[in-house]
Amino acid sequence: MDKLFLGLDCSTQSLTGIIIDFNLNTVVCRNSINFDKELPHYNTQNGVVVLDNEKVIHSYPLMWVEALELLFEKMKDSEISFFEIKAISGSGQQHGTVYLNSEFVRNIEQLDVSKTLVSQLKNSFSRQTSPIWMDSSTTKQCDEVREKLGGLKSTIRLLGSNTIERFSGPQIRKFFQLQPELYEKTSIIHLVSSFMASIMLGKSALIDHGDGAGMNLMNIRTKKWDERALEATAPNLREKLPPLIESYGIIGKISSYFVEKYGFNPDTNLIAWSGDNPNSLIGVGLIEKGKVAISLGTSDTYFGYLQNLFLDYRGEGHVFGAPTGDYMSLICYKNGSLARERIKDKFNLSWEKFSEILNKTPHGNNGKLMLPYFFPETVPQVLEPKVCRFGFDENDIEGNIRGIIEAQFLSMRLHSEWIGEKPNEIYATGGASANRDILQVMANIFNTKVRKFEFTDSAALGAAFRAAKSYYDLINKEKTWDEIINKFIDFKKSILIKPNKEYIKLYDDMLDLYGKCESFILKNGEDPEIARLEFINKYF
Ligand code: ADP
Ligand code: XUL
Repeated sequence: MDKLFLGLDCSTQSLTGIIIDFNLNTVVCRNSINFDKELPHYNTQNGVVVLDNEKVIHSYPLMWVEALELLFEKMKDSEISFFEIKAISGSGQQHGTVYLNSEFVRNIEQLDVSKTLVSQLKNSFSRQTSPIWMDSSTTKQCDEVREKLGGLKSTIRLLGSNTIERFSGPQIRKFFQLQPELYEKTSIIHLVSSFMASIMLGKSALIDHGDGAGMNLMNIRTKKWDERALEATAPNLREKLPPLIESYGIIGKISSYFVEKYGFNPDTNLIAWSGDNPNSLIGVGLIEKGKVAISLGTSDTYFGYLQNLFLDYRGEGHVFGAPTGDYMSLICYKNGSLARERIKDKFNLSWEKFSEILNKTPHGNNGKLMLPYFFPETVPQVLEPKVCRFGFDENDIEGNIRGIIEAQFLSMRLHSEWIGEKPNEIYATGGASANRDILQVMANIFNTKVRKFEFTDSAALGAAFRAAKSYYDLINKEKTWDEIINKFIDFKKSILIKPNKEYIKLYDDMLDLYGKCESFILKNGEDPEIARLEFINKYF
């Protein structure tokens, strides 16, 4: 009894559910719905749709709802009884915004079990699609809001991040500017996380401090909506935003729809949902300084726990609320898995073949370097996609494969320097962390051990941990984060990938060279060709 907790993760490409068991100390049920494959009628590619032009990237909130129904249909066939689940929390891809009309709350309050969720919710939207984190079309709005807030430094001081394409506030401003009458008709604006939480709750849910911080609307110190940012973004915005809550806050009991339809216990508690990165922070067990995680999902992210607020005044890094109530630091690359896939697909390879070629190409790639901006990038900021190759061309298979992987981790090492501390261990998670050969390059470039745990669904797992923590606190059987994490994250079952000391100097030099290539292309820096030839002479 008191032992089952459900974590859900509505990510870019899929919706995943996992149930953890506190007696067995393990995951007892896992299921996932891949949007492209299992809901093909939405016609998404990698979970998204490109509208107007390649900078405008949206998804369908109704697709996420349909995925939820499909997921529960699948999960209820397992041997686990939903009735035993004590608490549920969730995770959503960060920054995406969902625009709801006045019907929404009435609809979720009065759900009829004889009908599907989709049929009952389809008239709830004032905008059928949701701009998501991959959208890069809000530069004008970012500039306007930043200026109104007094420029880069004061914006970062206030919000924990620069105003940035990806973030919610600029998306909202763009909607208000382009479709003011639809903005007017919008009663509530949710994040992906709080939208999905609302469906399960049967009323409009609150936004947590983890995901709220990724909106360019929350004051990072007071953790309240910031009046100046609201005003700079769009009129009457405060009325349209749900209130904020601590990530561990209980938001209510599960809606009767899920009780009647799937057999959940009416007493099941719902804990605030959060963003996928804050959930992953807990899902890989990061509750102290010294270690960082790298998630290789659709986006690649580099993140760590922060006990105190620490800001990146250059504007590339972000600070979000952590599930513990403290903070986390994060940098995010838009060119993550989909950029790797571009190379894999260009040469028609499987991941196994990709790895084979990666391994037989020398460390340092014979001095070939790539700047891998297949899509607009935020770190560093590159609004127009461009892939720059130094010393090779797009048809060089070895050069491209090692080129992209080395570029991604060199860039991460370079741009995470603001966090100050060199990590003594990196926890790897996300879809591409299944690839040991990619993780070996990561270990070598950072000259740091990389650990991969048994469960790679760290966002869903983190959500389940958060559900458990808040539930046990509620019933006065408090458990520390350590107790929870140690039950499920088994170091004995993890894989430790050690850096190869032979390449320390090579990658230190290559980092320097990569920085030169980057500033040559982006900041009119010196031509790196002489430095590149010196690098080749030294190592090949
Ligand atoms: P998200 O949570 O953002 O929806 P995931 O964390 O599930 O995404 O990661 C999905 C990505 O994982 C895919 O786009 C795919 O490129 C990548 N991936 C899966 N398996 C491998 C592998 N063996 N090697 C490299 N990348 C992989
Ligand atoms: C983080 C970010 C992405 C999304 C999707 O800032 O934009 O990592 O959360 O995973």
